[in-house]
Amino acid sequence: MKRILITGALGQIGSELTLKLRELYGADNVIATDIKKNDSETAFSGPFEILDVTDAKRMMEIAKKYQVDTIMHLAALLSATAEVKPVFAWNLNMGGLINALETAREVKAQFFTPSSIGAFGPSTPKDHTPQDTIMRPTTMYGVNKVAGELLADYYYHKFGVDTRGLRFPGLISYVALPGGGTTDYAVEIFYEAVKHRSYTSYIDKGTYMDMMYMPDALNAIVDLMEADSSKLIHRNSFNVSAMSFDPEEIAASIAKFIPGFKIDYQVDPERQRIAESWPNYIDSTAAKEEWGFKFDYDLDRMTQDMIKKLTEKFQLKKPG
Ligand code: AKB
Repeated sequence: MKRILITGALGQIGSELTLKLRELYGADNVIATDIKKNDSETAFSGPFEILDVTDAKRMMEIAKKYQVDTIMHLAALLSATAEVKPVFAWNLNMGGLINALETAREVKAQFFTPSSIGAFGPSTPKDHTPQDTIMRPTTMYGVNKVAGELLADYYYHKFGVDTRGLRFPGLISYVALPGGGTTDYAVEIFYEAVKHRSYTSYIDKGTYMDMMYMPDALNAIVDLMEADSSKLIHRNSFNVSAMSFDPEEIAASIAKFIPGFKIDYQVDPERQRIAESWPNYIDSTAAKEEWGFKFDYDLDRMTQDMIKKLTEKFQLKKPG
């Protein structure tokens, strides 16, 4: 990775990944793109171009203009929004992906795109979900992720594009908010905890999903992309998870640092249905064995850091 093009750079992952890659590879070597510009550090700390990922011609022009050797394709609609607009989701998620893969093929770039625990479905084994298993998702997002994994593998086998991917769990961060996901409750809960010491969850107690703190997710992307290609048996995509909890467990962890924190429930049937169709916890053994996946944050360590960072961000009084 020497010159990297990122799509969806102002989204939840992109906002932080762009900054990390600029630190590692030099600000001028990381070209951030998104459909709109905002006033964030990500948009102004290095090259930025407006790009709608369904515009194949413009994507190719930008890749050639900056002579990129790596494409990180992040632009996508998440699970809950994709259920509201399924045709739009198909066009954006699959149209954007094939454009990005074609661009990588033409300019001979290495390629990364995230998959998700959403690629699994109700017939997938729920516990210790294996790397290679039944994948019959019942959401448009999941259908896009499975098709995307297969398409990225196809570009590797057919055209020799060095495609790699991760099946991300819910990602938790204090920098940019996620939008339209099913796991978003696990981010919102921290914002409400520091501001109001209570949270009404749209996901029911007893519903377990995999999660990961953003610093671990960013390290995983860099480690996978830097991994020796000859060691990779899998490519698209690797199971990766750092923890699994239900709303009661994350609330209990928050209450250790914000005494008196309370959770109650107003379950959203649609996002609950999606959550119940996903695994309880996935097995990351293949990622550990093939490229050394590791993580630093468990639930309590993440909770402590999230509360500290959000308290600073909103200039609130320290809890306790
Ligand atoms: C979502 O909830 O849609 C995402 C994901 C797990 O892919 N956070």
